[in-house]
Amino acid sequence: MAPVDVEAPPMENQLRNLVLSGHVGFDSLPDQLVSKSVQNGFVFNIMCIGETGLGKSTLMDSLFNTNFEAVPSPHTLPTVKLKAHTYELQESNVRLKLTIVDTVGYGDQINKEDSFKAIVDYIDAQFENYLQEELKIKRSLTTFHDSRIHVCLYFICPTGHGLKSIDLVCMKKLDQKVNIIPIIAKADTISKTELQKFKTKIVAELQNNGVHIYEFPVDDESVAEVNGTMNSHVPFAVIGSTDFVRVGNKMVRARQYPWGTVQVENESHCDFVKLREMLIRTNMEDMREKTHCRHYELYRRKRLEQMGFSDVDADNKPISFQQTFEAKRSNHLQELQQKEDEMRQMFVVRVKEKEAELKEAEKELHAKFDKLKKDHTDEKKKIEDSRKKLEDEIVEFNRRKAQYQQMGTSHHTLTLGKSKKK
Ligand SMILES: Nc1nc2c(ncn2[C@@H]2O[C@H](COP(=O)(O)OP(=O)(O)O)[C@@H](O)[C@H]2O)c(=O)[nH]1
Ligand SMILES: [Mg+2]
Repeated sequence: MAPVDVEAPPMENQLRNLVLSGHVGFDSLPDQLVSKSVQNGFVFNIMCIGETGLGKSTLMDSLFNTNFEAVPSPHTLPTVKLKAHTYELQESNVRLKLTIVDTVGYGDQINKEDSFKAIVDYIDAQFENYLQEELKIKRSLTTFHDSRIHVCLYFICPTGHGLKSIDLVCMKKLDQKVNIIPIIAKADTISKTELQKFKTKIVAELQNNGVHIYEFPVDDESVAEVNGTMNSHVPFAVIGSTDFVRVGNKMVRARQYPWGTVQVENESHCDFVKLREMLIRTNMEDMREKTHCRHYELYRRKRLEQMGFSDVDADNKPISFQQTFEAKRSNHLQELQQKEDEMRQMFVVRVKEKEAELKEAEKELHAKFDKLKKDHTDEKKKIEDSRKKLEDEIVEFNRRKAQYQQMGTSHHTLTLGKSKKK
């Protein structure tokens, strides 16, 4: 390795522009990138938030021109549940792994205070999964199924009055975590003049409450103009349908009413085409990028800080990941050592206590034994005494018995002698 010149001027002063004298080939780099991306395929994850029956499933079918699911969700769930379904789609040679996350039961409970919680938890859990994969020694990020939510379509109920508090609270909780695109659902139920007022009101309410919604980027020249115009049409008023009607010689998605037909893809009927254009055709990559570089980055930073990692130390000096890790490790080891010492001391104290207890018990036992022994000796002595007394009495009795017997014999002889005399 060449020695580093400490006195060298800053990098930008060393840069020189050179003109190549022939074709080298690195102008194919963008093509290489495209070919690689096409080969790997793309991942896009959409979350639909909105009350049951607002037409979320129908709109997804209309957006991707397919039929995702047939079972409508019930209104009776006790809590909000998130259901994710992943589909492999292909258009020409581009493969898209699309995940649609539905918020089943959203807004169906009497107490709607915690409706957003399940959603926030779900979004965080996807970030956490990605972070854990990133932190692994053996990472496999290319095959890892990235389930981070790239866009959240927030379905606004077409009341014509403005946002409900559940809408504001939920969007506020999510605006630092995900790209939010608010849309007015079932826009065929609102008249043309009402719709404009409704849109203005929603935008004002979002602004007044400091809710940051996703803005289509205007820094890329090729899409700046269209994105700029589209930003002024948000929230898009959309219509979805699974039915088709014949218009001219074409079958188009539409909803038929007794008084007429509303066509989903007719720009004078609703903003569906604008939404599809912005969401799928123009800004899908930007949303993927913002998710990774802004929302995930924020999550990652917060989590690493929570774990005690930082780029600077207490004196605001740069500190490396390894230094922090080693400091944490030695801290941890110290804590462990301290805990071990404490436990050892406690053990010694407990052993001593137990020993004293045992000694006390032994003493008591000894005392009891001595007393028993003494009692036993006393008893034995008593019995011995009474035995002796009894023996003496037996001897006395035998002596007397012998005496009486003797006396008896001599008396008998005497009586015999007397009768002989008669
Ligand atoms: N008027 C009107 N009805 C719609 C629209 N989109 C869906 N619906 C109807 O609303 C009902 C509920 O739709 P669904 O997609 O199951 O709602 P989800 O519970 O939000 O998924 C169905 O009867 C749909 O036909 C729409 O744009 N306008
Ligand atoms: Mg549904």
